Amino acid sequence: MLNQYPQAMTIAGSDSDGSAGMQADLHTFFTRKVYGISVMTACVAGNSYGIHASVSLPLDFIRQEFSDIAADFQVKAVKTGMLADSALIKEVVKDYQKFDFGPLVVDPVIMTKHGNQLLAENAFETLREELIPLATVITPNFYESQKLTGIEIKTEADLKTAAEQLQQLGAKNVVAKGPHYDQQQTVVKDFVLLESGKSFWLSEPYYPTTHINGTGDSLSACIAAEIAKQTPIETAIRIAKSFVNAAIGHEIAVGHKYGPINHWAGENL
Ligand code: PXL
Repeated sequence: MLNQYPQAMTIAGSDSDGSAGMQADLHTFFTRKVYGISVMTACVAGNSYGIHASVSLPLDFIRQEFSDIAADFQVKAVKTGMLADSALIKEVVKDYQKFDFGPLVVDPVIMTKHGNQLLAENAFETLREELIPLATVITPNFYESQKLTGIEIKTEADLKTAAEQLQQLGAKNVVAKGPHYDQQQTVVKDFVLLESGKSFWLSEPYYPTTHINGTGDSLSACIAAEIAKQTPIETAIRIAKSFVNAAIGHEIAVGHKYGPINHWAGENL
């Protein structure tokens, strides 16, 4: 009975305005009918205009969060979000390996939509060498793929090469998101490279809106939610893309600038 309800866990930072980070993950878990559990790593103070302060939580506190959850819950899938710096990534890697929380979805959060850096430059190496090899799925956005591989992505072929490099680092399945900065574009195309070697493009309409905060968090959280429900990986990725697309396409009037997406819109996919 204790395992009756699918449980997923986010290891992420709190975003005070509710649009991104842990809050977006928990909104996603809730609307996708998965019980959401959270290991908080950091907190940012901000709103839809930007982020104005950030603190990381003490490593021994994070360790305690992990062991308390492991002692009581049956987590079936995990995702990571903001991990702040190298020491924090190392702590999360150690704690994740200590327990059986199921497959790991890594959202390699580096920068917010407002341009605030959430991961220290000196942590990229730790992310590449210690966390990415544990990933069942990695979901880099266009900027993160370039930062993590060193490739300047100009063409679809470059995005494929970046995805291949990320898989060579040890991530089993890669969802490499395409660019969405051009107000003239009509579609957004993400490249998916699966563990089997199968690859395909996922294409959805482009919406010219600034209500896009939390899209990456929600995509990776939705993949984790689906894995917790035992959905196969490829289907989990396809559902997550449709979920986020619905959430962007049905804007809610909350926040003046980089406002939240609408999680309710993807509830019944
Ligand atoms: O969306 C990336 C992100 C992740 N985590 C936290 C954030 C943000 C963006 O604002 O605040 C805590």
